[in-house]
Amino acid sequence: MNVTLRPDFAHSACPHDCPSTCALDVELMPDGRIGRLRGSSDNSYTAGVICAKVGRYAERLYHPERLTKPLINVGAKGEGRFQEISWEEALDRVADAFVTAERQFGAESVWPYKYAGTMGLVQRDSIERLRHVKKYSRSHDTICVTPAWTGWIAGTGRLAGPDPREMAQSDCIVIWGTNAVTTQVNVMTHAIRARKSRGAKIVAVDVYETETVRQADLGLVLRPGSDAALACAVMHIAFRDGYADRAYMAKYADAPAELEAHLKSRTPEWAAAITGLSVAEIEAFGKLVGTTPRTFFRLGYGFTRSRNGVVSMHAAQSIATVLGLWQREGAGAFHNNGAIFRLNKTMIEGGDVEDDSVRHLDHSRVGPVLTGEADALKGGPPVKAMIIQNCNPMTVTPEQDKVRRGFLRDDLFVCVHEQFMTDTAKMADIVLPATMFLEHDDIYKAGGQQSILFGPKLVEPPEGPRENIYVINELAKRLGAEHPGFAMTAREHVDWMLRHSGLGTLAELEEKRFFDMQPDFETAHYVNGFAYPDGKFRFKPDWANVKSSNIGPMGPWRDMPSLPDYWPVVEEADETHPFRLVTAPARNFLNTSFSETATSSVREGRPTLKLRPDDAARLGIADGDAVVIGNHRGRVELNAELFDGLQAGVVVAEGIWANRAHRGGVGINTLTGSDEIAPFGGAAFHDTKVWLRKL
Ligand SMILES: Nc1nc2c(c(=O)[nH]1)N[C@H]1C(S)=C(S)[C@@H](COP(=O)(O)OP(=O)(O)OC[C@H]3O[C@@H](n4cnc5c(=O)[nH]c(N)nc54)[C@H](O)[C@@H]3O)O[C@H]1N2
Ligand SMILES: Nc1nc2c(c(=O)[nH]1)N[C@H]1C(S)=C(S)[C@@H](COP(=O)(O)OP(=O)(O)OC[C@H]3O[C@@H](n4cnc5c(=O)[nH]c(N)nc54)[C@H](O)[C@@H]3O)O[C@H]1N2
Ligand code: SF4
Ligand SMILES: [Mo]
Repeated sequence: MNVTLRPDFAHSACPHDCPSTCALDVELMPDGRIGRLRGSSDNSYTAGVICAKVGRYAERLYHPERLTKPLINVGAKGEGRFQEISWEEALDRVADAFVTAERQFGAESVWPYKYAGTMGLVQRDSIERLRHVKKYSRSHDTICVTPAWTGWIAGTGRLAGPDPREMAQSDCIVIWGTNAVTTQVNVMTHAIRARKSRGAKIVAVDVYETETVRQADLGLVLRPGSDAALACAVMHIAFRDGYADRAYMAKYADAPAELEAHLKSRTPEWAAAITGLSVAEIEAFGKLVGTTPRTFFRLGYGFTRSRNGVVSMHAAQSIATVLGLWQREGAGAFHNNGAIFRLNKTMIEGGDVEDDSVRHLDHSRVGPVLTGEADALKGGPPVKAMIIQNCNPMTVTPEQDKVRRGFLRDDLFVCVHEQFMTDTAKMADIVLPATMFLEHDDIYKAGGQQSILFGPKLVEPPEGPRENIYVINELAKRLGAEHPGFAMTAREHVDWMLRHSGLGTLAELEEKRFFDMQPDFETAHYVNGFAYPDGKFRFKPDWANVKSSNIGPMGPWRDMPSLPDYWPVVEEADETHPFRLVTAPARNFLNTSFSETATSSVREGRPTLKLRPDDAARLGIADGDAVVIGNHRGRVELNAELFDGLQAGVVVAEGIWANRAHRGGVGINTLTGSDEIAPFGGAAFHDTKVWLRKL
């Protein structure tokens, strides 16, 4: 008789920075290794589907280039010459550097820096506990969500909306400013269900013909940063043609009459000139959403990464209020569910000891901070020591020339806790190897859906890598930092958080695998009013006081339009910079994660620049040619890819490649600006003017 050893299955959650936060089934092989990862079918949002790059996670987990030893830099800064040292010695050295910086320049000269390499709340946010207990510089984390969330909360007052699974009950799904096929594949699952079962129409609004646009029934490819003009024209059509729900607005909105008067001049012709769309396209879109009561706007992040992005988000969301869509199942607008979870993170983050007098440094402005620009330092001391977890700022942050010069400073001590030798790790004085999600315990809360999920430790890490909370708790010991959270394991933190959030215990979560936190229909659809004291949606937000930030307004916020409007503050093309550059995500990478795995990088090929054949012909550029793009911030080399699905004068570079992947060794964010998006900051990654020529 043949005995075949069959794999076992265990459950987890995807830790990556993606709105889908998939529930995972992990194949455990008889030899103790993992096999394929699959989407769980018992989580009704994941619905059995995950992206391909996470499906092949074994490749990342067992990667031969994974960091497994603590390292000390023995060469010049950034030279990449490292030697192995013990964990004890590495941690002692980090603690020494922090103590020295604090003694000479004060606690604010230490800047712990993190983002969302893992979205696990314990492993991602324990660094906050160390920060707050030690009164190190605080971080204003603007790199990703700030403009989108601000624009959303401006209207509704709350970061939540209809159940995203209701897309399957819609007759028209508008996927706006997100390349869902690439960045959050589960949106497509539910949209396509609606198409199959109800004949729903799918609309996609983007600045180039993405795979999502190709799969849509109506694809609107507009000029970068022009979305608010499209939104205003759609609302103009709604008022003009009788689609506007005046009774709904009378009850649920702050200034419908003012909005109507203001939109009189925001005609399809006006919007066509700004967006580059035809009047016919705008009219067709306005009619489709105006005559389809179950229209669901699924609003993404991409269209908010422009200097006017907050205004664009608010304008697009306002359409749902003008049409009264919120009242119906399968209709309304959705961006993110952040407000529904109510998790008490005090123990993880040390929120009880956070000191409001400590300065905030802007995460996106790491370049100006490290090069010592006085306004970026908020009048405080220079940054002299950093620990970086879950983030790769040497590639992902804007204005890279400054970022590079900053990290090259000999008087700056940097410890990077990483899984791979990233561009940032290469700049470190000390590199510490980190575990991956299947090797440690953590809890995950979704953004684009409604679950809280547990991801247990399923396999042993190789000898060497340790989890983030280990590093934080060990540093706390050496630094004399006291807080009960430093004596707790990841599992104890999860249990404490659930109990203190009124959500049960870790044992209950483990047994159920995830909690479905979806509020009831009335709450989710704002039937009892929007989250302002008067219950009304704001067409006229008080921009300086939107409840999305605990930091005062910045950037050109005083000039923000009071009603939805096109706000012309984007980095317009000009005679010397005739092109507008968009730096969109790559399907097989997740920011820079997965750029280290061969299957992902081979699928992506090399850094390319999509441009129109007519633009290319004018510059004598053929498909595949080496090209250089640049502006006052620097220059970057890529290869041309002739592509029709763009407006004239727009170019797209997909993916944040490692710097070395570019000829010349500098990456795409050399060209993006680190000036703040009004009113609360953020990086305008898709809003850059460039010149372009053949190399
Ligand atoms: N495969 C993959 N998945 C990812 C990521 C990744 O890098 N790769 N990143 C993850 C992260 S951190 C996040 S925050 C999410 C973000 O996911 P999304 O919400 O999808 O946001 P973006 O990735 O910024 O951009 C999405 C789309 O916006 C388009 N866009 C750019 N400017 C404009 C504009 O002015 N108007 C309109 N209408 N569209 C515009 C871009 O062309 C792009 O196709 O995705 C996550 N998922
Ligand atoms: N040009 C351009 N730039 C962009 C964007 C864009 O659209 N265009 N998007 C921006 C956005 S939305 C975001 S969110 C940022 C994201 O930028 P980052 O947060 O820097 O994202 P990643 O590049 O994926 O880097 C995360 C790192 O964390 C590490 N990591 C993962 N898990 C763990 C762990 O458990 N412990 C430790 N210690 N490390 C871990 C990974 O190996 C990886 O190197 O990039 C931004 N930059
Ligand atoms: S779609 Fe997003 S959440 Fe789901 S497995 Fe892929 S990266 Fe993870
Ligand atoms: Mo992000």
